[in-house]
Amino acid sequence: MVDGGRRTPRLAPGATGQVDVGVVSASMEGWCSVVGHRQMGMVLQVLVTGAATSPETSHGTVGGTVDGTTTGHSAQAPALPGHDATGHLGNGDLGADFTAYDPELAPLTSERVRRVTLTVQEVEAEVAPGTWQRRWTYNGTSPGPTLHGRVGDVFAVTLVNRGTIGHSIDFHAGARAPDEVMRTVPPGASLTYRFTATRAGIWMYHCSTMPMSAHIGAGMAGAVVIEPSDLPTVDRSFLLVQSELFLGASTARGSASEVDADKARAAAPDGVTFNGVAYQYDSSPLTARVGERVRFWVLDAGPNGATSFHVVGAQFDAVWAEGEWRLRPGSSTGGSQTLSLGVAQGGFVETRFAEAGHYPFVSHVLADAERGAHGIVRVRP
Ligand SMILES: [Cu+2]
Repeated sequence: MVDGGRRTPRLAPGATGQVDVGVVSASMEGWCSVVGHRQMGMVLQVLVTGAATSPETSHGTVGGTVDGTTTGHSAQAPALPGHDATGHLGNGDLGADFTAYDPELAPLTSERVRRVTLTVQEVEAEVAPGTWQRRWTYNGTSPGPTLHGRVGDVFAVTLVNRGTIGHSIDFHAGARAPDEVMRTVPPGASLTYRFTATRAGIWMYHCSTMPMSAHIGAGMAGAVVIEPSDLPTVDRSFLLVQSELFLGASTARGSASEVDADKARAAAPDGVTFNGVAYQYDSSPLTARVGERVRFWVLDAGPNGATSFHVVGAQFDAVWAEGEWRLRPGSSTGGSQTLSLGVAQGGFVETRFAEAGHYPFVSHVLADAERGAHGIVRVRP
């Protein structure tokens, strides 16, 4: 694409295209319009000597598309895309047809070779109340499906790319040379990625095609839970993947934009979510009963921000993170108040709720809680 909007179609590997820019009378810029590629440097500049317009000026014009919302504005600043007039992420309630991402970790099954197909699909999804984005997903959801096994299990994963650009996958749960299994596959192609889970953890998987901040920010991440051999049974197991949202210019249903790669690269999220949707468990709470032992598996998928997982009104008496127990159940009178995780780290915490009530769970990085990393556990007698 070049200044003024003239462009080639998207090109397959090895293909060529032409853009007729006419007579060039002022400096201009051209760039790859695939999401994130301009940010990675696929830019060319045509500098015209003696021209009235400097490259900076023309670049400013091209970059000024956020100005499109100012029509009819009053003294008040225009609302950010996807935010209400007060600057709060979301507009109203989640849609009547919205279904929350299932927060329960499905029980372990018995097979030792786990065959999984992950199909890359681009789908429009509600990512905050009334706020939509065109997401890049594995199997249509973000986060992608949770893979669940034990040490020694073999995972045979087929990745099929039904998207419109190249994608890939990287499993932290396996140890493999990245060259072949983590390669980017073009639209229509597939690869098989086998790994053996040799160590317990809640491991991240994600697209590793550049720019990774945009691909992960667009939704291409998920969890692999490999249970430690000494994992006690509990009454309830939940799984929460924290991730960030980078909204484009349109958040309207039916015409939602893709990830904003500039915001992803600047680590400037519009929202932070548990399981892909800001505030979804405020309206669809997790549920438990007084006295039950409840485990929360948490993975921080980022792409950029750490988490400090906390349940308001509860104390954790068991903590396991990054492969080891920090606090074993029943082993001491010490307690834990948050599970701190850097990006791509995971673990779990356990508690018993003392009383019936509504217990908020948050990232205690409170700016993130206030932009969506917030939900409720409803505890019944
Ligand atoms: Cu990707």
